[in-house]
Amino acid sequence: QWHENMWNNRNTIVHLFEWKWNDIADECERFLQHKGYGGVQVSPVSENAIIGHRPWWERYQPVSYIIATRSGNEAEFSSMVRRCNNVGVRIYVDMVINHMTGNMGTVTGTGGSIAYSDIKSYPAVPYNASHFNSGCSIENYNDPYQVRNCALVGLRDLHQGSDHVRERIINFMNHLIDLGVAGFRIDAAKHMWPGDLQYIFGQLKDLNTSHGYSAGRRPFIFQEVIDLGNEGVSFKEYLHLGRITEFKHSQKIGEVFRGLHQLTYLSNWGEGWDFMASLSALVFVDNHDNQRGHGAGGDKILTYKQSKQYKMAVAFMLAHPYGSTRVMSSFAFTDSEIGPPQDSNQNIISPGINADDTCSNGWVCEHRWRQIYNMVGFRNAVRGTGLNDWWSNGSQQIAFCRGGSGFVAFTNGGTISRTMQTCLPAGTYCDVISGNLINGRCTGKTVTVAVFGWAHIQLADNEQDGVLAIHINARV
Ligand code: ARE
Ligand code: CA
Repeated sequence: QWHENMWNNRNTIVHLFEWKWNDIADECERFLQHKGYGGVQVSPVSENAIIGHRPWWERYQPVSYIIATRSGNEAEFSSMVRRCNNVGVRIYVDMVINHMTGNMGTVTGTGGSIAYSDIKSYPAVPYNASHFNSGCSIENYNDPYQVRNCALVGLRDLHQGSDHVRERIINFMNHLIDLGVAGFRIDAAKHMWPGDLQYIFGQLKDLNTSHGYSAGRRPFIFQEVIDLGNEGVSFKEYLHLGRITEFKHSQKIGEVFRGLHQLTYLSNWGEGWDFMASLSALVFVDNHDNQRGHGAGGDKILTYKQSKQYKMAVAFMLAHPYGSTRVMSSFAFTDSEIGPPQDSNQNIISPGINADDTCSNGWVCEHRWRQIYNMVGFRNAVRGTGLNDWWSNGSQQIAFCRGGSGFVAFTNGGTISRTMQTCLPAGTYCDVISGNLINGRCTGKTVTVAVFGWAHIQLADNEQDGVLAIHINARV
């Protein structure tokens, strides 16, 4: 439950937020496999309430467990999982099992099912009022009973202690496992009792070997538990169940690269910053909530809108050994409620792909930014190594090696121009931040490493990116 079930030479989940299943399948084949991405977190697959102006958050209001959303139907989902697995890219499903819809009378779902939210009746599951907790709402996050047994922002709160509710959830998750998924994000895990989750996870099947998993593999579980350290529910209650989203990582990395802390303090990044143990953590710079002011982390979260600082933060996350990593991939927004790009029939518009690999039609596609996908490649190249040869100028400049496989330098102030230990074998390397290695030629800066790993590193204050990265798989 802690292992991502990725191919050995892969790492990093990309959250293709609100993408359609057919587009994800294409993206696995045409892009993700080639850049070394290990998997995709997809938006919730279960039928959700249709809400007037189609905000993104309607997908967090299930009406049934039928696979029918604006991302596609079950046949399309199933085909996507097969196509992605064939090219070594895993699929992780966002599971909304804490609740159903808000209270808004009769509701129509994206698959055509009808629910009666006022009387807590969801016939297409089916659930009735006896399967829900009473009508209280969460007001005090210091009270663990409220957090688990009352409604989160008015959403009809399921009683996971009920045999029927457990069975419905288990059947749904096992069906997804049959279809070939590699694991699950557990939405609002903090709002469910660890004992109930333990029961549910314990009833899940091993992964489907016909999708290339070896026998006996357990689904990867990462639980959305927001714990910044001062509430009634602690992440520690969930450690035995799988990985956990480390929101402190998101908050602190934003503060650091916005310049509120000096890079030199990153020398003990990870547990030294009071984060949970590396093997428990799922880390990210921003997520679909906190990039738009929902969820937790506050106004220091970095997003695609602060592109230089954002790329530095993502590069640092991917260069550093701490945690299991997730990259965010967004649609552009100014309004924090607005949903993905849609046509006049409210169908989601597919991302267009430009000649330079970036996206159009309102999609940001951070995962297609060279500085980001090349650091996914960096992380693959340095797998199995630790962090060594840490250097800092005592303030806003740092550099370090990953074993003898990779070297990275950052400046958040001032120019770096000095001879440094890169730990790499002698040779010429392509800086994968400023360019790509194409047919043996580097389109960006190159670094010449002399014997014993020494090289002159040049990274000017005014460069487009405040990072330089070289690794053994990008030798000119
Ligand atoms: C929407 C409307 C509400 C309305 C409700 C019911 O916005 O006004 O009352 O519908 O009709 C997302 C959106 C919500 C949206 C919901 C359902 O963010 O705005 O409500 O979908 O459509 C807490 C939870 C955490 C949760 C965050 C957002 O602990 O689990 O709030 N995150 C997940 C998802 C969200 C999703 C849901 C859960 C619900 O990632 O995308 O909500 O499925 C402190 C606490 C945190 C708390 C945080 C914010 O930091 O420590 O625990 O997070 O404050 O309250
Ligand atoms: Ca609950």
